[in-house]
Amino acid sequence: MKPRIYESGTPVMNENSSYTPPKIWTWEAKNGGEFANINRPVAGATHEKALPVGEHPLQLYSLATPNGVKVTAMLEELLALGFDGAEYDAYYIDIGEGDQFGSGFVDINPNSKIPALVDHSMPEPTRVFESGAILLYLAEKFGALVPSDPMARAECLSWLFWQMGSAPYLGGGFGHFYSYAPEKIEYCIDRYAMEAKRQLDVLDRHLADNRYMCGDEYTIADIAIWPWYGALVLGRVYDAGEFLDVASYTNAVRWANEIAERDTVKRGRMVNRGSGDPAEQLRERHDASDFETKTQDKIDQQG
Ligand SMILES: N[C@@H](CCC(=O)N[C@@H](CS)C(=O)NCC(=O)O)C(=O)O
Repeated sequence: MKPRIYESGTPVMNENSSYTPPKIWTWEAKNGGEFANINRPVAGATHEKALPVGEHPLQLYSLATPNGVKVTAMLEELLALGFDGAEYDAYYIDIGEGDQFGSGFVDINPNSKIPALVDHSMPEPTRVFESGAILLYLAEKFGALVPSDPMARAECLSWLFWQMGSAPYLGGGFGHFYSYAPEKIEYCIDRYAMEAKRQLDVLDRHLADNRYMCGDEYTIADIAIWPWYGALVLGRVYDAGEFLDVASYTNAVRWANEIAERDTVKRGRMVNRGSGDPAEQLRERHDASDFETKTQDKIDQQG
């Protein structure tokens, strides 16, 4: 298919295109494709549902997608550093079932996406949504995992926000059209494979001279970037390792492997996980001991 050409904002169709956009877009609920059941063109709650609240200061409502793992890896890291105030309850939000559209969830994230956190240790329960905001909020609250020196901090925040701006091209762009779209469209896959590879090259060049994203210190920049780009270069997402030749980004692979070995990351990946090896799934986390006693294999054994 030849690319569509735009003139003054008006789509001009080429002769091979099978779709002519109407004057006004309307929503057809059955537009097919993965996630069609949860995609809507409007915001707000679809049903009344209060969120559970546990006993710890921090209440997390999430799922072990890359955006979810950022926060659980952060909380496990803070706990490992000895910050008891980072104790948390993690509740499972099934986005495939529309839990993100329950009234309680929408109250804490009007954008209806995981992860969302409520801090009950503040004078009023304080909501935080957007994974980058949650990482920065926690880093500032505990004075950890973000450099205090203004120059180092600038570098760290630059990479944190680089991730927040870049990942939608990887997930919503490349991942969507390569893995999830109901048809393989060469134009879209080319466009986003090019961008995904460019982003990997950005990382790879930077990591040639840096052990972590901000030098020798493991920070929220690594915690944000690893679940997306670390997982990508380790061939864990979209089954795209060969297609994108991820092994050629050797500095990024070295960095990703080193972080994958952290116990805090291994634990963070388990929390709110609902698929894969049952021994690696801790759907809800309320206590550090849950990693030993409440994984899905053990729950299944108990019948
Ligand atoms: N920019 C947001 C993105 C969050 C996001 O896209 N979450 C996805 C799962 S990874 C979600 O909840 N999707 C449900 C939906 O779109 O309805 C963040 O980083 O927190």
